[in-house]
Amino acid sequence: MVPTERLVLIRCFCVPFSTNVERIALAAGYKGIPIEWVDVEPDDRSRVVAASGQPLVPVLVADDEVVADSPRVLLWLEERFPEPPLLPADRARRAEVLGFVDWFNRDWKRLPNALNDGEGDAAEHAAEMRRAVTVFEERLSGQDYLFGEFGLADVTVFPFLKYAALGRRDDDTDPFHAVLVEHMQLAAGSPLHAWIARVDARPRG
Ligand SMILES: N[C@@H](CCC(=O)N[C@@H](CS)C(=O)NCC(=O)O)C(=O)O
Repeated sequence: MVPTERLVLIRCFCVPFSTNVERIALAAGYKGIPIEWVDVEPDDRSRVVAASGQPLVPVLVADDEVVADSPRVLLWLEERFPEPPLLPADRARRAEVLGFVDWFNRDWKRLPNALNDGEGDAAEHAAEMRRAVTVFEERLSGQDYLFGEFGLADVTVFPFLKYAALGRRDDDTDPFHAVLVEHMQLAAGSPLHAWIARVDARPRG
């Protein structure tokens, strides 16, 4: 429960089917943080630009604070609302989680982005995406979540990996999501099936 004195109005700009916005919704649902979602037209980002100086969502606005970029928004939520935690208390373990999400955001995301944008060697990017599936599967050996307890790694990765098992809704026409479906084919016995179902069952804020 969030203590009432901590409750300021928190708004978050969003667009439909946004992977990076779903990260925030999962974190807010887990922590019980009420968020007022502000839908913006995918083709008209003027309100987002006016608030944050850049066009991408999510952008979080709380009192006079404006935070853009989902990894930064997640850490902002963790700092302001530490319970329940998204990061382990143990500092070494915490560094491992932060290193993993950094790899995902800097290196892994570059692969589907490049495939979607038609940049670089498509065959090599596709092969790297297939190899990366094994990294996530190995992390789920003998545990329910990527680092044991549900946390930052799960909320960071799930909105992208979910396409491997759940596919794309009929009304989701984002070609980036089609890339995710195409390049992360899972074997029937992959532990990612159960992990995706487990995380998908969690509340969204
Ligand atoms: N690094 C940013 C990326 C944000 C981002 O790419 N957001 C997408 C929605 S998931 C967006 O606003 N795309 C609009 C566009 O590319 O025009 C984050 O993690 O928040």
